[in-house]
Amino acid sequence: MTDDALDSLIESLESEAKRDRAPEDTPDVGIIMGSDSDLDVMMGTEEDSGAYHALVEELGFEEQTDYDDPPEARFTFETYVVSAHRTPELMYVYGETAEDRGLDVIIAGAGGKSADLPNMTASIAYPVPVVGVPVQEKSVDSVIGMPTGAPIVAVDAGKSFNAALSAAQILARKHPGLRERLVTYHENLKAEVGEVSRDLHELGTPGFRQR
Ligand code: RP5
Repeated sequence: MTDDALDSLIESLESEAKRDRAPEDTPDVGIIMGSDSDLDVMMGTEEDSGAYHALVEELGFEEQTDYDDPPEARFTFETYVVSAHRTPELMYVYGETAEDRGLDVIIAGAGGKSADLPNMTASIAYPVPVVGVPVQEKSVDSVIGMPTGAPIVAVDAGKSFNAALSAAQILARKHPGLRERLVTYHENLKAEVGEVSRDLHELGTPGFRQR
């Protein structure tokens, strides 16, 4: 990231914080990750579902890429790379402007043994809740190890899909339509297990394996 790009990102966040936009026009969920190498874990791939699949495919969110041109969907998210150690200024401004920019919840993921982006963002953005995603197993202690009085919500290593569901659960307390989407998602999971169980029983083990 050049200094120009970094400065313009910081300026854009600061100027958005001063705007008076309607809640429908601002992102509801902010997703930040320590590096673009975290993208597959954070947003998912064709093989492994991540936050993108949960938000877009299961819950009907759209990704907002232009603050002046919000997507049609009522619920939106934004995505950024924010490095705690290489761009601490950006991390600080991101957390500090989160509430004024209309974010209701942040999902923050980082890998490595010093995965400080989620926990530092939780402290800076407080009281906006932060759902932390340890991108690797070795990042778990760093993400969840917060002192008393400095809260973070966190999911297991790599579970950005669950982080997105948790973020939507927070939003859904105020939005019945989103609550319905979450309930429908869960009902579908239940039905799938029921169908698999029935098929296993009725086909028997060899038949089930061949189906
Ligand atoms: C990568 O460095 C990790 O996946 C982590 O998210 C990223 C950012 O670390 P810092 O730049 O904050 O040290 O190894």
